Amino acid sequence: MRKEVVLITGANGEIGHDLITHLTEKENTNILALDVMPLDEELRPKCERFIQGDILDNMLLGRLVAEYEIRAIYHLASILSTKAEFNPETAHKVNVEGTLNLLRLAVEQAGWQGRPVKFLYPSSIAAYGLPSIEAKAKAGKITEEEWCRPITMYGCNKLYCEHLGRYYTTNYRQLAADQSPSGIDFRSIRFPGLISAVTTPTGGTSDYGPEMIHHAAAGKPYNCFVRPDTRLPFMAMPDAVKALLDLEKAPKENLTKLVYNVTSFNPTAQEFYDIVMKAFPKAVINFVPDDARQGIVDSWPGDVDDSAAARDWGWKPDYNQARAFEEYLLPAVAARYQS
Ligand code: AKB
Repeated sequence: MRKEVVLITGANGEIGHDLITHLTEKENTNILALDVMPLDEELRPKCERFIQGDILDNMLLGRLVAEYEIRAIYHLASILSTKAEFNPETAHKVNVEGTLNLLRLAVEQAGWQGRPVKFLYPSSIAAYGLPSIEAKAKAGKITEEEWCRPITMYGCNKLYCEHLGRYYTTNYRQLAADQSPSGIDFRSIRFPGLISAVTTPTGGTSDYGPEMIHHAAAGKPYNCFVRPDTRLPFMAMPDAVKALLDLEKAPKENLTKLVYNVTSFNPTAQEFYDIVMKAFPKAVINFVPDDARQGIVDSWPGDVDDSAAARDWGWKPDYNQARAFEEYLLPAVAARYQS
């Protein structure tokens, strides 16, 4: 008998850390973890198995199909927006071809198991693209269907992979004689900027938020690469994990969309700065906008409408802005750098 597991790609990344901890400690799940980087020592005992490998390695993925019964996939691996701009073609390979490989694996698994395999796909506000800061200010909370004109390779990849999820759900091999469904139960969330107290992000463009806090707590000076008036939606990591788990558990018949917005609070960079300076009065933070990265953030919405998630699967963040900073981020980040 093959062992039943949940596969997590990009396991060593920001979401992976909290997701693995939650799934093992609260839900006793067997986790098959995959990442190109070594897994943090403290996560290793929590996983059934860790494989250091690449989602572009089809031989490796084929071996996983043979060895495990994968009931769900959290496909977290991707190259984020800033890093992707330095090598867009490589980003496309990892973000799109990697996702396609995982979708293929899910189809095979569903075929073997004779039941759907859940495919949880974290998309991003980078899937949106507003043409100007005036349009951004006017747009307010935008719905999943509006302004889907990304200006980054990462955003294009995320939007396209959402479409792939739709294709595998509704039109997979539509000309085949047997017309059998793919067996993939695809569910996706467009995340805002995420802030973790445990890890620091690498290669994103919403990173100025978490970087400000982590640098201040570590006593390191920080140059914030966006203007003080820049506004983006953000979310504390525990809420991001909660959103993934809640969407995974939602009854299929309640879901009217394949892709859902979620959000929690949306401070300007100045508001971020004020909160961080109040908590760490000796911090040295300067605003030194980088025009190119500013341009990316200006194309992302200042707020998103997450009412469909609230309606269909009861989405509600546990952490508003005050609680996120006072009860989660500031104490945990301060403790992290004291030790
Ligand atoms: C990034 O900045 O690339 C990510 C994202 C918004 O998806 N944090």
